[in-house]
Amino acid sequence: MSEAVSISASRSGLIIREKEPANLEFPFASLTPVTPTNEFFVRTHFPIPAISAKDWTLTVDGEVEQELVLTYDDLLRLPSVTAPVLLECAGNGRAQLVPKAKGLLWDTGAVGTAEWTGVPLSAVLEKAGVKKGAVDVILQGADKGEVDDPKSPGVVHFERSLPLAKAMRPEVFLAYKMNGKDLTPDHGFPVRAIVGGWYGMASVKWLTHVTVTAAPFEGFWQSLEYAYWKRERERPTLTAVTEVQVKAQIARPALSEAVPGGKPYRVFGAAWSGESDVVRVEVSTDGKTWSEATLLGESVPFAWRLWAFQWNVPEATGQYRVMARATDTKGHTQPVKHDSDRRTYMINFAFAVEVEVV
Ligand SMILES: Nc1nc2c(c(=O)[nH]1)N[C@H]1C(S)=C(S)[C@@H](COP(=O)(O)O)O[C@H]1N2
Ligand SMILES: [Mo]
Repeated sequence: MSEAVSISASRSGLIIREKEPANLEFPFASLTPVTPTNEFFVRTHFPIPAISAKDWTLTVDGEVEQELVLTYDDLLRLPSVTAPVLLECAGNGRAQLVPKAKGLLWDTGAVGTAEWTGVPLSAVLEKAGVKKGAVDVILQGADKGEVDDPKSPGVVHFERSLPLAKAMRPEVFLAYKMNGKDLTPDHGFPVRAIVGGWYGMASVKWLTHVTVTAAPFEGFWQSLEYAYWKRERERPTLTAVTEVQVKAQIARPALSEAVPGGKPYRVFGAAWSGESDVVRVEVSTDGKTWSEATLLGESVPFAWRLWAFQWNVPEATGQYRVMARATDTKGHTQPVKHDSDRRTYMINFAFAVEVEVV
């Protein structure tokens, strides 16, 4: 590993939320079925580590019969899968919270769907032979540092565990290509985890270690950060953020867009849900009634679904509030208000895009 990589000018299509470390947001109004790599949001906690494919290895250890050290070529020789998978940062939408939240103020663009190619994590775990009684699989990245608030126990790597059952699922894989090309340094070159259905923090970039444990893992990045208050019989416990919550977002009209009165307008967006599919998207333009939008294309598990709605814009000029809300196969619909137990994560309440009819 050599010195940290910096972000190039090819990132000019993204909104800078933080320069160093790089935190860049996708302008959601540019929504397309698959997000181009140079428009895909970037979320980093530490400087981007520079790793060459030739020096990279993946160590698989802990509760396994056979410890493995795989090279990049070893990984590329294993059977691969290619699939579109959505990544959404657990803090996406934080800018909508009132009062103003701490942390990176993502608007609606800390989300994207790319086509990833890689090796199912299950294949690697099966090769190593998971011992009986194993419960968690820790994914560790090469990047590290010290966090002030909340305070980390000294220098920590970015890492995150999955329960063994999730780790063995086909939507969890070790990706080395994004949209048909080698990963870029900011998206985890040479190899990252992709954990379909879960918020982005589980999709560990610059992956170097996979460790199987016999006891539940309680690392910093899932017990203090990326954790929410779960209440069971009155007692709140900080619990790791996992599954993506159902959500619809509007790409067009954009905030404050001037919409011509007395004509039809195509409201357009995307909707998704973690380990479930979107069955319905509804749109409201009057703050009272909801009408069903058209779901476009086919439903693809773990990817987003585009939708559109024809709004017959009234003649009367002035401010209008356009809202969208989604429902998934499990029957979950977006709430009207953010639940403060979720802290500043898992933000999926339906909010309005204010536009000007002219
Ligand atoms: N090693 C490492 N992996 C990481 C992170 C990180 O800071 N370091 N950030 C996580 C978070 S919070 C998110 S939302 C996703 C974002 O992936 P992207 O930058 O490719 O969009 O990466 C995850 N994986
Ligand atoms: Mo994130």
